[in-house]
Amino acid sequence: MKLDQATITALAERLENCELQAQDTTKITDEHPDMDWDDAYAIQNTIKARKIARGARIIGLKAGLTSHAKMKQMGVSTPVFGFMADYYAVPDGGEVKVSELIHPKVEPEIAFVTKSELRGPGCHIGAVLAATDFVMPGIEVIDSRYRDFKFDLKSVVADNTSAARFVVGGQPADVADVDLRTVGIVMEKNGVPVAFGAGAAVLGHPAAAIAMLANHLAASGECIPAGTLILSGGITEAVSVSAGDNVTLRVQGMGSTSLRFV
Ligand code: 0L1
Ligand code: MG
Repeated sequence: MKLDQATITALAERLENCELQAQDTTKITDEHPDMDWDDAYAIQNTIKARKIARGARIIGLKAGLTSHAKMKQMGVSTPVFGFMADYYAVPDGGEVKVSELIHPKVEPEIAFVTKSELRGPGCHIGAVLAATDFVMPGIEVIDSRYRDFKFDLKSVVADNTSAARFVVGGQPADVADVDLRTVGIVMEKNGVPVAFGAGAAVLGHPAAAIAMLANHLAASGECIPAGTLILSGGITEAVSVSAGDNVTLRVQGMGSTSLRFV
């Protein structure tokens, strides 16, 4: 690690305050160009600890930047991992207040819920499918705390991978009943299709993102517990939204889920 504990604590406070006050900031690597991956995840973990200390529950995990479309959109080449706090969850068909966010975008994703523990290293697609209770449509609302979404990967990891809100819903499916590589998705904004894709856009198979997450957690002795909700990453580029927009994600064989921006 390159940063001392006081700097990690101060950067976590700054980024979390930006999230809670819907204010943007410049990317933290501008001031700390030498920070490493351990520093970045330590800042993210400090943000998580601050939320837990205030009484929030951590209700899920996420993989981000798992599709070539997203990587190309953001000019990066590696997936990243983050967490979801309880207040990020929006009921199916529910409202997201844009006044609480900076510059929200939506991503169409496949959400997994596990029924048994997943532990790396060596976690693979087969282990993920065996440990999956069901999959369902999920829309992630991302909201980078960095001005104009200008960041690099370490800054993004520190900022909990831009996690802000999410909705899951539709018809949960057994992984035995769906080919997650060929499953088709359409995301609509105000009734107009704005993003199309298939599951294979996520690392060839969305379960690969979950395996990568398990292998990532293993490096710090952690695992994905049974009963964990995980967003596997945007299948397409993220789409900007503003107040008044209605967003619906339809996934082949899994129904739809939606939210409204007010
Ligand atoms: O979930 C994601 O793919 C977002 C990762 C962070 C990068 C961004 O803000 O677009
Ligand atoms: Mg995402």
